[in-house]
Amino acid sequence: MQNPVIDLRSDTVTKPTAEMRSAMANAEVGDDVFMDDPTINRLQERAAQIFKKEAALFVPSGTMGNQIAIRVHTSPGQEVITEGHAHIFEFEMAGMAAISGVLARPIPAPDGILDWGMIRPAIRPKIYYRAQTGLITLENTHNMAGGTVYSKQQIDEICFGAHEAGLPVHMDGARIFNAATALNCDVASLTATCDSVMFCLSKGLAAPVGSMLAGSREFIERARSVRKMLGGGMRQAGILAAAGLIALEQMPARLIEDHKNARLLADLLSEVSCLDLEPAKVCTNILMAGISRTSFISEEFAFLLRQQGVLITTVDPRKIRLMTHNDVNRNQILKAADVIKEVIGEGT
Ligand code: TLP
Repeated sequence: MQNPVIDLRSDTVTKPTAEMRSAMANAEVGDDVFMDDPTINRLQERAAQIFKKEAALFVPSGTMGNQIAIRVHTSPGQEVITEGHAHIFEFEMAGMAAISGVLARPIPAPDGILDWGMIRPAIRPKIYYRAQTGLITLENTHNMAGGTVYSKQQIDEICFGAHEAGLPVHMDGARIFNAATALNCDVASLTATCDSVMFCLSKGLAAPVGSMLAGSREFIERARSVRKMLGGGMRQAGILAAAGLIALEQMPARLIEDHKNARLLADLLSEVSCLDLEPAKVCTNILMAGISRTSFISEEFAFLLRQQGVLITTVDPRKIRLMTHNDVNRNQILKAADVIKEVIGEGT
């Protein structure tokens, strides 16, 4: 029997496809700390090729990938510029302080999208008694802003300014393939001017585990040491990389379906008069809705939906997040919209 639950909490909940499971069962493996795992080596080469960077590294999670990048790019006592609701700032356990000894310099931006005009004044002057800015991080798509997208032009402008100021730029591209899909461009050109990119295999691309870091050969060599320091040196992890290769080669092409489903859900929910959401802003697979004009707080709303078999995430007491992915189809989206309307009391 099919699982009746419609899980819109995150694209992280996607399960590996049948093809991934079979590739995992048959993966050629070796000890990756000795750099001997042929499947991991292949995944890293393919990621570097696809992103047109010199090298890439398989890491256990997106969080570890971001934190490794911060550690490699910065020195203790420096500041890292992030957007005010960036994952790196809000959801990584103050990792940059604990692991790299650096301070976040969050800058709130409309729709999560920074521009050079916002970043430039936040760069510390080069005076010996001021903390120095060490890194700029961008997030594409921006999760907490509802999957908003930086264009290539916006990224290039920031990277150009940063490089002029002698600063590297790290891209938290957990969902960079969603961004490229929305822009109808390739990930390599979108991230060409970034010094490092992290992207996740385990979100919309549906691999069970794993993310990648890509950058210069020197950056990746240093990243490999930091990964080991953090306990992320894995052994016969080719089993995971086998699924990752399928995620990388085959899954980006279907992300458009998730985007269509998210927009469909947004259109259907925009019929609910007391929900606050803007369908036109839903351009990838993330949908944020304000519920302050309903009689619920988010936790209570999520609980009632769960009882009807629809799972969502709460962002704050008045905001919820719904995400589409490979394991929810159009019919389930139609059903989820009906359930939400019914729970709000505006259903048919
Ligand atoms: N995002 C998760 C939660 O942690 C919020 C989700 O459900 O969306 N960067 C971005 C932009 C992310 O959204 C996430 C995970 C990460 C990094 C971290 O990836 P993992 O979960 O692999 O450590």
